[in-house]
Amino acid sequence: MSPCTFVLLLLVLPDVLTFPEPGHGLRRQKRDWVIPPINCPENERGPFPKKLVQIKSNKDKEIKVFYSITGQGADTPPVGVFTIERETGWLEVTKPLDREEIDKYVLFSHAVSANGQPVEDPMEIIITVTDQNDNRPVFTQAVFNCTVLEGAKPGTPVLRVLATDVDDTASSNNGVVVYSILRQTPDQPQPHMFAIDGSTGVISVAAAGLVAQVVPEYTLEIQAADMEGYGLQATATALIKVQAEGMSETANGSLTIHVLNTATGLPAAGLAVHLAQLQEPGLQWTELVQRWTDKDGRCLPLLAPGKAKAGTYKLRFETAAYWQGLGRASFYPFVEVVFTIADPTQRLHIPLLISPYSYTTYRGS
Ligand SMILES: [Ca+2]
Ligand SMILES: [Ca+2]
Repeated sequence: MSPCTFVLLLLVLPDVLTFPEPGHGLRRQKRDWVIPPINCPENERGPFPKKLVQIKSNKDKEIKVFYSITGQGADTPPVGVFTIERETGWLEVTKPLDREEIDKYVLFSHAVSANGQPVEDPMEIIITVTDQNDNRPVFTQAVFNCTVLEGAKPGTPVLRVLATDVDDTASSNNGVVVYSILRQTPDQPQPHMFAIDGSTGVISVAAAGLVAQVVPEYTLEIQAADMEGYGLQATATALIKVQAEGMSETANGSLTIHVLNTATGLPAAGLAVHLAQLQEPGLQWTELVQRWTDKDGRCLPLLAPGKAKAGTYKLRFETAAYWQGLGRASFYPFVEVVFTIADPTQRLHIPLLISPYSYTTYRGS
């Protein structure tokens, strides 16, 4: 400090004159403040005011220092959330905070001498409001609607659901939502026809067997839970319509089937059927199509009109899974029917009659 400045300071700060050692107490240093980091949890219970931190100027060894604060939450709205004890420098919070409303307050603390002269530069104080998990996830819609084509393959995305959670996601998992499927109605042909990606909310087909005539619409109860799936919960509904494809082709298809349950005398619904053709090279079975029987025991043509070629074909009926779905064991794990198409222009109909212990097939019309 130059002698010139020293003289000037003596003139400007006459109160300081009496106590401090010249050249020690009068020097203005920006690092004089002792400030611990300030975190204040939201939703604190009283009693208020509640002490947060003591603001201190080293000048208080030399002079009486008075403290004040300015900024949002002090002297600008919301006014009075924070106060400072004028003489002790204790910074206090006067009411419960809401992180979702304001997550950070930037205040300036001031230290003045008895006559109001600043003895320090204003110091920035940042109060971070730390999060509590006080908000549950909220779905953007109560009901999500979509349509899926029947026969859609596993993995086909169907719909995306979304839930928001206003709590913190950066330094806690209070707002981190994980999705799950709670219930599928009906649970036919099996209970897990759909799967949901826990983090994105994308619902996809999980199993083959979507048949409009068996189940025209699925209702899924979807859950979103914060704390990465272990916290507060919300539910929504996903309505998934199963749309039949090209039903007009049914009448004049070139290869059709019909499966009858002879144990009940009723059509066998929800039974998987694969059609394969013996093809070169090496005469291997090449799968052409997979279908599911509807409530009438029928399905869309396995070969569309004009698509048949002369050759050897195989129909594989997944009978064990069908009987298992009815709670019965089956002697035959599957039924394979191998046949020849000699005249591709001719309509071909292959019925299958099944019981757990027998099956019959014949060339129909
Ligand atoms: Ca919160
Ligand atoms: Ca939450």
